[in-house]
Amino acid sequence: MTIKMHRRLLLTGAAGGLGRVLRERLKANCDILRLSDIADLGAGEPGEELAPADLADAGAVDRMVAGVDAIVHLGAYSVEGPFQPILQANIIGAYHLYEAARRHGVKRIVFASSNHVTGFYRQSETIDASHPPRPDGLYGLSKAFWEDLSRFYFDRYGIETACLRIGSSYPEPKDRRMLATWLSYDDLHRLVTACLTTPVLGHTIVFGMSANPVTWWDNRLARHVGYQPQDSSERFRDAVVARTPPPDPSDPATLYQGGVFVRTGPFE
Ligand code: 15L
Repeated sequence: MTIKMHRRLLLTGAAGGLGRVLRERLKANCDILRLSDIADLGAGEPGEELAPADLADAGAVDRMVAGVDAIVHLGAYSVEGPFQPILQANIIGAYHLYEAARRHGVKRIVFASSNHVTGFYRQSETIDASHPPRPDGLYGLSKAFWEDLSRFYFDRYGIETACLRIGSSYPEPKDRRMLATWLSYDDLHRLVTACLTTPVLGHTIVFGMSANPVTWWDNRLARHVGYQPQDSSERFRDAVVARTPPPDPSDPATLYQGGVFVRTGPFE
């Protein structure tokens, strides 16, 4: 059962892969789900309102945020790529979002960070939220900036943020790496709901993973959130191993947690 805590909840990036997943599920968390994206959102359904916005446009972001109780922020350039679009959506866009939240008194944000903030740790290491960032590219770097930005807005203005370092959220793990990084859609919703409803969130970094038996991440510093994953990648293991080649130990993508992101680019 989902606890309906919010009158008006904003979901950004609502036209994207995970946005579409949460668009359906988050209606249970609020009276009105406000949806935003730069891409087409289709027609609004009952219980929804549409607020399209380019994150690089401060005025549009301000209008998108006005009047909401909390924000689930997925809107971003979401893979490794050239610097300019990452700068506009993920860095300038992050600043616009937090400034709008400050002006409009929004006190809680759940933000889709990424495992690529720490992608240059080795797959043989286990890390928790106290380990320093080791971004594996411009995308991971922009999410690390975002995590710092949100910490500043918590320390200075008391805006609580959960930074979800999402692993790989798909219907099922696509490769051997994702046996460690997989986050089911239902667990994604459980995680977002826990972050929206926990009485005291503060500024928290949570690794977004299901209860996978092999993992590189330890969520002990986020226990107060109360996230309890109920799915596991294990039931996919045999099929994934059967259809994918054995790992090549000389490939950086099999050495480091970030996988292929560690050898993507440069773009100039
Ligand atoms: C991410 O941050 C990406 O948005 C997603 O497309 C996946 O590639 C995921 O990380 C991953 O690491 O599997």
